[in-house]
Amino acid sequence: MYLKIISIKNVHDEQEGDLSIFEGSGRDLPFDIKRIYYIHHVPVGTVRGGHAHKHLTQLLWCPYGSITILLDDGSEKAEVQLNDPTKGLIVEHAMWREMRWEQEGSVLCVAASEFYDESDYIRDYAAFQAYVKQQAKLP
Ligand code: T46
Repeated sequence: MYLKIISIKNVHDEQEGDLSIFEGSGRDLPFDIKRIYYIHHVPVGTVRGGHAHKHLTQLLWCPYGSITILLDDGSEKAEVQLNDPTKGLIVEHAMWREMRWEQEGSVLCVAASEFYDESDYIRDYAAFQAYVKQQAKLP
């Protein structure tokens, strides 16, 4: 599976530390950001997610800690470790995802291409597989 991992620009200062930044509107991300959310205070070992999106594209990054992202496009599976504040993972639509918390205090940040819409979620794995098959048949 082709993984879209980006390097987030980082300004390092020996005395004052680091400042990391990315910009939307086609500069650093291939989409305009309509929503930002972050997931925190998650007990180690917890697996969240377990769904796909019909249209949403997102950038996931972990400013602190370590989180494993498990991706499944319906035919292939892959795992990505987010444990570097300057590394981001773009997760496209039609991708089943799970997120496993590996380290206490880990924070998952997400920049999303769309506003929140529960009807964009596919929360059942069999329905996801049927959706991927149906999309593959479309011209
Ligand atoms: C995703 C992964 C990486 C809202 O009300 N507004 C929002 O913008 C979001 C994202 C969630 N919610 C509500 C919906 C649920 O009642 O928050 C609750 C928890 O959401 P969910 O169980 O979908 O959370 P995760 O951690 O399983 O998944 C989230 C995103 O929902 C999802 O789009 O890709 O993070």
